[in-house]
Amino acid sequence: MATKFMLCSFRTCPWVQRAAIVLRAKQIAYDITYIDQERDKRPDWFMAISPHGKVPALVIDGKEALFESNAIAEYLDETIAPRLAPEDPLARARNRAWTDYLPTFAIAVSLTSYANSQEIFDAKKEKIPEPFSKLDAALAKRGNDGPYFNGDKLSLVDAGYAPFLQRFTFMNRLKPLDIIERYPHLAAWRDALLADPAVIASTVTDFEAVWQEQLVVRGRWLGRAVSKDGVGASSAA
Ligand SMILES: N[C@@H](CCC(=O)N[C@@H](CS)C(=O)NCC(=O)O)C(=O)O
Repeated sequence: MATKFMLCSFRTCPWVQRAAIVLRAKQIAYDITYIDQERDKRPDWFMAISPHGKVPALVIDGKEALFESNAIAEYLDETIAPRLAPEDPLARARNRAWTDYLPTFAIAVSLTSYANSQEIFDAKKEKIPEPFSKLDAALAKRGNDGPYFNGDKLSLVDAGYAPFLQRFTFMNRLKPLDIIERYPHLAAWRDALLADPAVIASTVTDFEAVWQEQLVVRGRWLGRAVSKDGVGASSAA
């Protein structure tokens, strides 16, 4: 019988999305359970399997559970074909070095979108070029023509970075940042990732609108640019 997977999630979590991309890329069926985002409303069964109280957690056949998106991604990759990580240990170690860098890249994008004032937004967006330039340089010298990190096949590196490049793109649509245009390799990679079927299938439908709604609900400065008529931008001011 096929293994049953259940992914614990919040509706817009990029780290859950990383695990969902791996599941989708491998065409693994899974259930998803949405956990209340308010800390004191997270259920006891969830806190028992996720020691930091964070999503994603992955429940396997109702018996075992994993937490941390990279651990989940690697476990799925080691147990279910097709392999997304390279077979060659050197290439795999190089991929791993870039998945290890993901939290630094992610925080630059996330803290900008979380800003509660224009001053904070402007200060945080200054932190984006450094990780973007590092990824752009890595892509420039990766020794293949893409469109994915390792060439023609989606990898664990792609699954990790796609959610954050997607959020950057949503942010850029609300408030053009004039950053990704400076990094053509990164821009091309972003375009390929956002067009990938596993990435598209890894979120709730109308995801951009849901993401925008979260900005408004949480009182983020960028939320002021959300058009009341649906996905789009009015000007954030
Ligand atoms: N390093 C973790 C990060 C997961 C994470 O930060 N998840 C957020 C939601 S996107 C969370 O659960 N936050 C709840 C909290 O910090 O209380 C991973 O890769 O799984």
